[in-house]
Amino acid sequence: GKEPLRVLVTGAAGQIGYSLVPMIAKGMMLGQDQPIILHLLDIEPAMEALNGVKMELIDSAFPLLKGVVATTNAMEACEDVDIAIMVGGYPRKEGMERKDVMSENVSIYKDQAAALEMNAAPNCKILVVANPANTNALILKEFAPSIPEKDITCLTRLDHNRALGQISEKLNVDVSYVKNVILWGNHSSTQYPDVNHATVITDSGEKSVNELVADDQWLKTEFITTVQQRGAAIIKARKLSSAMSAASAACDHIRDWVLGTPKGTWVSMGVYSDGSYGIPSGLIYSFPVTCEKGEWSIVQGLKIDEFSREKMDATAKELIEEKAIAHSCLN
Ligand code: NAX
Repeated sequence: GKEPLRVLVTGAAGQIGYSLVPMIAKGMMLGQDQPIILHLLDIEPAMEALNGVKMELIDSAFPLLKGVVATTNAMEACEDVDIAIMVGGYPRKEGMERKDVMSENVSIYKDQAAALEMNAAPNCKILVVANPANTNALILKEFAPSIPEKDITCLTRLDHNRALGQISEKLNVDVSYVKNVILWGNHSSTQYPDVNHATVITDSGEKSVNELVADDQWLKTEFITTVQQRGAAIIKARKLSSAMSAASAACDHIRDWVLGTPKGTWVSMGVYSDGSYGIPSGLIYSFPVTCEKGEWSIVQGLKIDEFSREKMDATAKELIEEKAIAHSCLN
């Protein structure tokens, strides 16, 4: 059989962690033939809860799970990891300014960048989930200069999947027949879910979502705001933020990155901009990507209309502002 892969989950005592670790241990992230050693990191106040998660992992008797390391030491947690899923972060508390939350997270991501750089396996693939996800990933990159840009990404797959879900509901078609939506930009309320290139697989071939929905008004307004504000709707309903869907999206992100996207299908990932589609380089921005042999590449040559251009630039502008706030926290 295969050698086990070491998968780090930070913030593993939190609610996304609780949904995510059993998915990984059941092979939903790296496949049914891939043994796993889980590395779980959290902070001292959560250590008891983290040990509880470790106990439940043992009690689940997952055949693929070959070991669990549970620790509050970032250096130890990062030792030889092949995949790092960064879920741990400082939550926004009532009365806190955006800058204060940013400042807490910048210092966390600065430290964890150093731990990954020193201890992770070469070519470790990193996914930042914790908010502000794009900017945390950017800070991680800046403080881990030896980790290649291509190995540092952030999660926008949840937003991508939410867009697939809304189209599937609207057209009353199986979600697996909907493909090639795009989530552009920041994982925030300025994100732009775009269906201009999306299709549905039907008995008579692939049809454009624009044509099938045949309601430009809905696509340009309600669809976009529903996807953008879905996180808030979940909090309102559950009194807790999205966890199951976030964990599932993190599995999708890593699975497609490592094992490849199906032919003719792209997915959305927050990746280092190379200037594609006029998005400034030096930002972690969500693009449509295809993956092959463990490498993502941005889908090129899509036609961008004026409506999309404006929305893509607005979310880029917000990321430039976040980057400036993050940098001001470093002084
Ligand atoms: P929880 O508060 O339940 O869990 C966070 C965990 O991180 C806690 O156990 C905490 O002790 C731990 N932690 C704090 N500082 C840490 C550090 N320095 N090192 C290691 N662990 C640390 O939050 P949860 O609901 O699990 O959400 C986690 C993060 O995901 C949040 O930042 C949240 O905003 C973000 N999200 C991002 C999404 C995305 O699509 N990118 C969607 C879901 C989610 O909102």
